[in-house]
Amino acid sequence: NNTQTITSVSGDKLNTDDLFYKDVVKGLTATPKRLESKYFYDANGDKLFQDLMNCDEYYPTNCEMDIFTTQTGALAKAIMGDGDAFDLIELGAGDATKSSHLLKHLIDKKANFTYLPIDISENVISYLNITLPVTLPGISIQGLNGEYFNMLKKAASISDKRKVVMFLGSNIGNMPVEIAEGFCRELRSHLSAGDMALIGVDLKKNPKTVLAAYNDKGGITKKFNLNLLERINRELNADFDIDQFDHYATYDPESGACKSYLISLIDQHVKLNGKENIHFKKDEYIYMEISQKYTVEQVTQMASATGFKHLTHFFDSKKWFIDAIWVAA
Ligand code: AVJ
Repeated sequence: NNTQTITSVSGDKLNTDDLFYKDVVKGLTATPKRLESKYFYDANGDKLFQDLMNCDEYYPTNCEMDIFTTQTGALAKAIMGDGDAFDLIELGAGDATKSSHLLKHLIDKKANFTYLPIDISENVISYLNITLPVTLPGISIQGLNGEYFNMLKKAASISDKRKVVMFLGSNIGNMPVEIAEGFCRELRSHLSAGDMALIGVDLKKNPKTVLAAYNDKGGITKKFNLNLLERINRELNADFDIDQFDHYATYDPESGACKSYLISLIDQHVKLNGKENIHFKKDEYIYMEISQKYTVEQVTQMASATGFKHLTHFFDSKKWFIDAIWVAA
């Protein structure tokens, strides 16, 4: 065990046993280099993602918002079942803007439920725990800060009520298809028959529309990607020169994979923790993120392949996005 503690730029102690540190070193010493997009969301990343959601080209949030604001009653009815008490769990809750519409409707209908938002961002959870009781009086909320499945286990240990797990915003798209299938199978393993999943999936559409959303003219997506290098500089005591990296996005309409890369503009070395010395060749890439797009048929197949039964789904008015409701078989 070669754990060491050194003082990072921010003055915090850097623990080299830290999962973030380990994942970054593993990713940057691999061939090809990669980073995990789940680490985009520090306080700055949360803010940049907000900016992204407000930019013209990024459509998925608006589409899902359309579903949650115009079909709220039908969504609520589908998840309320017989009207029994249930836990409404949200994986990667973010600011819960979309789910708030559903939550408000459920409270108005006097549904007997507890809202359990789960998020990797400590910021997000403390924000929700403080603000939702004010904006949604009468809500029963218990925010859980941590990795999805650890927190799902925790949720199951707190209560044995029927569970409805929301995974919105096409977050599932940030996994390649096979990994997403494994994820759904694991999700199913944490549920009991009759529990539900409400999953938001971005659909295949005009390739230009998809690509523009991940290659916006204002360069917010670029900043969003570069922010992870800044985070690594700050938290892991590294010296990335972010001006020497460019963003490259690509969409393959055949596979539905939209991928983001950061490209090294020069031959350069980056030091991590005063120890790891990482070499970048000119034009070498770091694979940053996948945002997988699906067909409706693929979504339904995904349900049956992973131990769920497709119940119903909701489209936005453009049919660019679906929220699918699955029942654990
Ligand atoms: C929040 C994960 C759904 O993949 O569309 C936005 C993240 N990345 N622009 C997505 C993201 C680049 C977003 N998700």
